[in-house]
Amino acid sequence: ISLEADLRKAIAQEQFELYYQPQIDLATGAIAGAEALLRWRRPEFGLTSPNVFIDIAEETGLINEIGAWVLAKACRQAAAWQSLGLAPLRISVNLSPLQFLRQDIVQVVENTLEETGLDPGFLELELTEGSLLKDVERTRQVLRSLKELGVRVAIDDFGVGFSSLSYLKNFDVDTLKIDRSFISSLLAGSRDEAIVRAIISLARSLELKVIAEGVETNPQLACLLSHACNEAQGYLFSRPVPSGIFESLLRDDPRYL
Ligand code: G
Ligand code: G
Ligand code: NA
Ligand code: MN
Repeated sequence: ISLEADLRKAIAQEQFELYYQPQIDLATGAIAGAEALLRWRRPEFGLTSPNVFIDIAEETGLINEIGAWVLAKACRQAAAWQSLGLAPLRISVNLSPLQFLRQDIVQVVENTLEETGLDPGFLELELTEGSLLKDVERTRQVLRSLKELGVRVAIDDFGVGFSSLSYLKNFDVDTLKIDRSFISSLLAGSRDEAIVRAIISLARSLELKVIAEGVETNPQLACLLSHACNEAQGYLFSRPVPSGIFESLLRDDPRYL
């Protein structure tokens, strides 16, 4: 179909871009990291979200090429910002299940770090349930190898999966990203507050970093602060922005609290 043909063209003609969304350290209010988010500047359609094309990219296997491009671009950007003397920043990259389950994923990550010169400790890979469900032994092995490289791993959309707690039992990860469905109606005294508090407490017990995603309002932020959530990300602080705008943000070094 034409979306597939257009996607192939997009790769050849480099129509992809990365936007960046800050992740805020709730102890200091400073920017601690950035999530790289893929965008497709599709001729005649304009800026297109991955929601529109990720499924097709997965089905056709094009996600491998696109994902490799995203990883390299994000690492190179983070290394470039560091060499400009801007505050060192963790860069988070979403990996699709297909990409994560490739035989050569560890090699791809290692090569990319080498080529881009990014210190592995500044790279965080975001995995969803689709990656973790498949083959527990294989996944444990890949996570172990990534840890040996010094790369960080986050579980994205935490809490909405079918076996969220068993991921924590089986897999040694660094970060939990609380799914934004728990944040959107987060208010003191709500059921969501009880759940979010429990996730934060669980993360603390396991010595994991916890990031709340989709934070849009000050009451949500206040609630997260009251439970000592480590970091937050969402429209309240900034939408995902192009690299140039993100760079100005880094130069300004704002305090969001
Ligand atoms: O940025 P936005 O809300 O439009 O992203 C929509 C979805 O696409 C989210 O689920 C996000 O995780 C996913 N996504 C964004 N960038 C990437 C990427 O580089 N690779 C993969 N596999 N998914 C991405
Ligand atoms: O699946 P993942 O968690 O990677 O999805 C990230 C997506 O969430 C991005 O596409 C980003 O545009 C979107 N996003 C980021 N902040 C907010 C927010 O505050 N509210 C909503 N509704 N979406 C957000
Ligand atoms: Na993500
Ligand atoms: Mn998410």
